[in-house]
Amino acid sequence: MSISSSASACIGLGSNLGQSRTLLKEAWQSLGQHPEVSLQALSSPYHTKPVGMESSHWFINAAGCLQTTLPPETLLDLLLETEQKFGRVRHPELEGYQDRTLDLDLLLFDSYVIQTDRLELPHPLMHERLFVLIPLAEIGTQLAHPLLQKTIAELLAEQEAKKQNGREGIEQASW
Ligand code: PH2
Ligand code: MG
Ligand code: MG
Repeated sequence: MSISSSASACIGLGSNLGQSRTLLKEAWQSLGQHPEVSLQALSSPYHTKPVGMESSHWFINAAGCLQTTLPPETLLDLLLETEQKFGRVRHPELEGYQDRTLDLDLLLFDSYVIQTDRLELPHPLMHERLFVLIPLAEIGTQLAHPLLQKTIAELLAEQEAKKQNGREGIEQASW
C-alpha cells in the first residue's frame, strides 16, 4: 500500500449553457465518486454576469473545497475529464472565452505555487474575480493566497473596494 498525504484543493465551478445549476451540482457529486477525493464544502450558487466576454447567457458560479491524495496535475486531469463528461466542448479555433456547460478551475492546492504550461497555481485570475472570491469566501474566508499572502476575505474586501458598483452582476441563489 502506498502512503500519500492528503491535500486541500479548492475549485471554481461555472456554467452558462444548459441546466447550469443541475450541471454544477452533479459535476460536484461526480468528483466525489473518485476514490482519492473527499468532498468538504460547496458554496451557494451565484447568478453572475459574464466577465471578459460577450455573452447573453449569465453564469451560475460556485466554489468547492475537497481533500485529495491525488497530485495537482492528476486532479487537473480529473477536472478536465469531468468537464467533458458534462458536455463541455472546447473550440480551440475560436478566440476568447466561449459559453460552456461546465468549467472546473483549480484555484488553490494547499499552498502550492506551480507555473507550467498546463497548470498555474494559485489560479492567476482568482484574486480579481468576484464570481470566484464571493463563493470561495463563503466556505474558506481564512484560506490564504500563497503568493499574495492574504486571506480570501482580505482579497474580497480589496476587490469590493475597487469596484464602484459593488456586487452588481452577482446574485446569490440556492441549490
Ligand atoms: N469564466 C470565464 C470568463 N468569464 N464570467 C463569469 N461570470 N463566470 C465565469 O465563470 C467566467 C466568466 C472564464 O473561465
Ligand atoms: Mg474559468
Ligand atoms: Mg477553465
